[in-house]
Amino acid sequence: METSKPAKAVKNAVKTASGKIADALTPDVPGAPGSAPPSVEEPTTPHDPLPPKPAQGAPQTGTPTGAETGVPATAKGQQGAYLTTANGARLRDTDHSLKAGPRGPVLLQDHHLREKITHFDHERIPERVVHARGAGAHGVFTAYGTAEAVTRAGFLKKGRETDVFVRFSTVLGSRGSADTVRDTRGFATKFYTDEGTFDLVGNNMPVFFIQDAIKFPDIIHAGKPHPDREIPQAQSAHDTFWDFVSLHTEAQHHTIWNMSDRGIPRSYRTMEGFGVHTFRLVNEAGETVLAKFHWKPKLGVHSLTWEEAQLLGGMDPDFHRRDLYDAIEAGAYPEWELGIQVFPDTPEETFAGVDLLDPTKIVPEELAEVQPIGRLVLNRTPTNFFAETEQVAFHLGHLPQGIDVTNDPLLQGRLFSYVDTQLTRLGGPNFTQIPINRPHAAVNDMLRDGFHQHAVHAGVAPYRPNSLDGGNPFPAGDAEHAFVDVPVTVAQAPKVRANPASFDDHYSQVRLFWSSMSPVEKDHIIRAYTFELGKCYHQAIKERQLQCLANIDPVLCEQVATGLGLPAPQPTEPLADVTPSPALSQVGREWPSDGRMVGIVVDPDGDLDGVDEVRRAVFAAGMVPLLIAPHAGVVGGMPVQRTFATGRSVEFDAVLLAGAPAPAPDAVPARDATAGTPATVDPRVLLLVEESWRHAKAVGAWGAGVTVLEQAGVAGTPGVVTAGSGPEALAAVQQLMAAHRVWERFPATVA
Ligand code: HDE
Repeated sequence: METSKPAKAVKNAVKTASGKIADALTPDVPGAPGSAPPSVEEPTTPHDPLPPKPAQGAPQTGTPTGAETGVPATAKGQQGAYLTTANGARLRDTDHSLKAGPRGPVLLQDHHLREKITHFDHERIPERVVHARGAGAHGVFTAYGTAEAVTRAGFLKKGRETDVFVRFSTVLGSRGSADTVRDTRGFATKFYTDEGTFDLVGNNMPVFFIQDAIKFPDIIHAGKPHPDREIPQAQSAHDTFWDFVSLHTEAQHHTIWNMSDRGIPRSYRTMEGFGVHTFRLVNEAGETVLAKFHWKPKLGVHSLTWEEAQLLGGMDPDFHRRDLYDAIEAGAYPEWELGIQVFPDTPEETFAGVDLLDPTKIVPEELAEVQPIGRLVLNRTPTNFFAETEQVAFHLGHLPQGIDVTNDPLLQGRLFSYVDTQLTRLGGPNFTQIPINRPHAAVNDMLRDGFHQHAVHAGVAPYRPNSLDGGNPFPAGDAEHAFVDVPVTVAQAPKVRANPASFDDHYSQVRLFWSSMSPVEKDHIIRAYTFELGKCYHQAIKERQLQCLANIDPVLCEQVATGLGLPAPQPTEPLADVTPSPALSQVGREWPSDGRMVGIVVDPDGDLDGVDEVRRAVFAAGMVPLLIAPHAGVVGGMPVQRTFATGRSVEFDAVLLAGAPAPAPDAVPARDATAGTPATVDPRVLLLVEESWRHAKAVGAWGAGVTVLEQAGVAGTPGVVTAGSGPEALAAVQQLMAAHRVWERFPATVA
């Protein structure tokens, strides 16, 4: 896998943009399908399949048992210039079935017809029972070497590069649900290490709803649509979810994370990731530590506003996957640092009073620093969604030497579930032989036969001990990097169905999270609870959840109760005295703007030289410019990516106004009439500016564009800049984008 070179890719984009734009209709921003522009006429001269797009990657072409084949990874799809059957016989016609005369019945002997339809009938496999909706990308992980003292894992040794495949997902929705719903996001990473595959199957939140795997079917049944009407889709704003979490109060910590802005990420690129459980690391000397894994995004944690999330659900249900793929195609490769919090491996398995086996608890970063151990760069999109993203199978038990599990009861249950689920989903026990799942390490496993066996195993003795295959395979030791089962002492205890007493604290860390939020984030949390509970039908469930909120914080409880028109109850548990953790807030820091989307509103009769200049400046700043014009096609020799009819503010991180375009012929006059403003600017441009303003995005204008600000009533307000030229406006806007939003525009109702 090629290492990322964002700067080079951006430079290439600039070169394309600043060239003479020979073919202005050839897209120079990401997203266009196919690797070559199509002709208007149907092509008729036979030729081999077109190559994939340059940004596409594919699984390594190893054999099912890990040997390299030398075949290029991108050359494994269809071959040759001619249409064939699945067995390679060339076909003359795929438009007509074989019939007894043009008006006669279809003949059973038509193999091509039966093969084509039968295969189609079986194209679908069961979607994942959770995390069904997702998007994946290829990349590379480079180790800093900083973890060498605590783990013997080879892929964490200094400078080692390891191929990875990452799949991001929502939890509750079906495969076709919208990306921007309020939910937890999965963040699952497959490291193809030469000591065996390591799957870090995490989420974008550091805690989980439940402490014991036996409750997983319960929380998921509660969160999924109601079984009678199968609504609502992909959301927690309904009675069964709140019924469960208000009764099973260990869920309250994860629930507040979902109600916070973390539940509606701006992009996969702007999510943190967490392994959630505590793992045990073992080094060359056999010494152990306990550790938690963290992913830190280069672009910082950034979220949508609730209104943006809802608009996007309709405007662009694929917003997150499009953003991921477009960023990679634009050369703005998404990046994260992997870090670990390290704790001494004591018999109590606690740190600073926190039970490390309880997956509903965090260890605040201020108490145990997250130490960076490597860098992940996603630099290739999949070539085929089904083959890669749909068939990838993660499993917590895929561990290389140096990383081992702990007794976290949630983790232990997961060790069972992830193989079990693939047996149905991927149709048998040989799913590790599917290209995306094949290890890059040599495999000699004595597992034989089964559905869809791709390996042609030689030898006669898949058992040990044997002499017939010369004793092969042999057990490995330390020198051969064998996996280490850490010999942890298990305390003598009765066999029980019970949790440790330390698992009983369900509120103190929820209060810690709430207290760590800035006023605007608290405001969003209040609104989220009020919305979700407001969607419930049953009063009893709302009252019960309000009781939980009273045990978290009286202000939170009162505000939500007011919105629900209910009295706020008194706490039934003493409120914990907590020290806020500033690391939990996503407000107050500054971040790079690489790969962010800048919408440029163009008036075809306006300053087009200025547009060309600012467009190049956006590319040069490592961001992606999208031209928004009254009509599609080309304006001033530049390709138009969005029209006033197809564009919407929610797609852009910032908006630049290069002119004040008059209403286009397809503008709806009714909106103008009700707006009460003279119709000198297209109403959809005004809507774009109003929405950008309401969502606290930076807006910049120069020249005639300034009048749009005036007509939209936002001129001179925070985060709205005017400048003498496009590049100057861009520079001011880019500075504002560093804080992600113009936070002053959200006056918070709580302290
Ligand atoms: Fe999962 N989870 N999970 N989960 N999970 C699955 O495996 C399960 C849990 C997570 O992109 C399933 O292959 C149980 C925690 C991600 O393919 C299934 C329990 C965390 C993904 C399953 C948990 C996760 C899954 C469904 C409670 C964060 C998507 C399809 C003990 C640390 C992976 C599949 C992908 C997927 C079971 C709890 C994350 C059914 C029983 C905690 C990111 O096996």
